[in-house]
Amino acid sequence: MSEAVESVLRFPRLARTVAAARSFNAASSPPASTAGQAQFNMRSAMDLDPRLGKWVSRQVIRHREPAAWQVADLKASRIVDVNEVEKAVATIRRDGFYVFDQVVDRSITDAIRSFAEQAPSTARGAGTPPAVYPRSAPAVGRYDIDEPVGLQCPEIQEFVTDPVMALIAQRYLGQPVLMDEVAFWWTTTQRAEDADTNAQLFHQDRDRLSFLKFFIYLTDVEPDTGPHVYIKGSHRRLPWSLRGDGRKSDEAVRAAGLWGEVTEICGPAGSVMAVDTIGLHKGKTPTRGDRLALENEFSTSLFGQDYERPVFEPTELVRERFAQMPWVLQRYANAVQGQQH
Ligand SMILES: O=C(O)CCC(=O)C(=O)O
Repeated sequence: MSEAVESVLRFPRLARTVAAARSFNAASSPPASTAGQAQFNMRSAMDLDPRLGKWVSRQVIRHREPAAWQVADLKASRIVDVNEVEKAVATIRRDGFYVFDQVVDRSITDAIRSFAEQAPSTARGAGTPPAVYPRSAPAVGRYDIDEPVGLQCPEIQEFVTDPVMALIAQRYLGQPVLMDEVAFWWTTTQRAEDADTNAQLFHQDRDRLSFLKFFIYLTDVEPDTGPHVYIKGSHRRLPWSLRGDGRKSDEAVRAAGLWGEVTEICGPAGSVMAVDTIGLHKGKTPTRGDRLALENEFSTSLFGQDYERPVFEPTELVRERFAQMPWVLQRYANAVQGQQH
């Protein structure tokens, strides 16, 4: 199909996205999934402008019940300092990301890394069953640990249910949010040619309409050990040449005159960052050593990509947080309330 026809089609796709998201959110409880065509329409409509998903979300997602805004005890967070909330929100608005001043205590990062060293992980693109990450001799560039597996670690449960992150996402997006996704993965020096598969080429995340991610490094990250890379300001403005869905080469970013905005985020284990990944970002392929990262996402709706309701044994802390912010942690309702999956 010609580029001109594709461009015109984005408008009816936008209209269909508004209608589909409205009907998804009108349901008494979130539908189990979003039709594939509706997911495609949303991704395609997002070519129009990086701010489009947030606009659609504000038009169609209305939660009038105050309970949707409730967050658990903010002072109990060992991950994010509540005093950084305002600065974080202002900086994400301006740049698209914020690196927190507070670095998480080593006892927490050591526990999560030790867990990841013995947990089953999936070698991306290899087609092999999950197995313990072969840290001394990795075979592929990325090893993913599934959410239900990660949730066996109490410190991971603590990270992904953090109330200060929920508050920052609410303030930034201007709407109630729920925690909709967890990712946990090693990146290695191997198979740099799989950069596309391993999210190591610039791209936008378009899985939901309006969302914010939080990352924590569990290994020290330097320029050669795989920093997260973000194009400052690209959450708000993108030249037409970079607006299409899919991966973008460094050359395309240079040609668009944006290389000066490319920021590599380095930091010791325990560094936490909030990133609006509707902006262009990627992981840099490590050339020395590996990187372990954990990430969670807060979004205004489960409309979009398929989501999980993982089965796991919640800690006392997660049970308390669920009681205080059931809307934010609604994906964990079955696990906490002990219902059948
Ligand atoms: O590894 C990173 O820093 C980025 C990962 C990413 O963009 C993704 O998984 O979509």
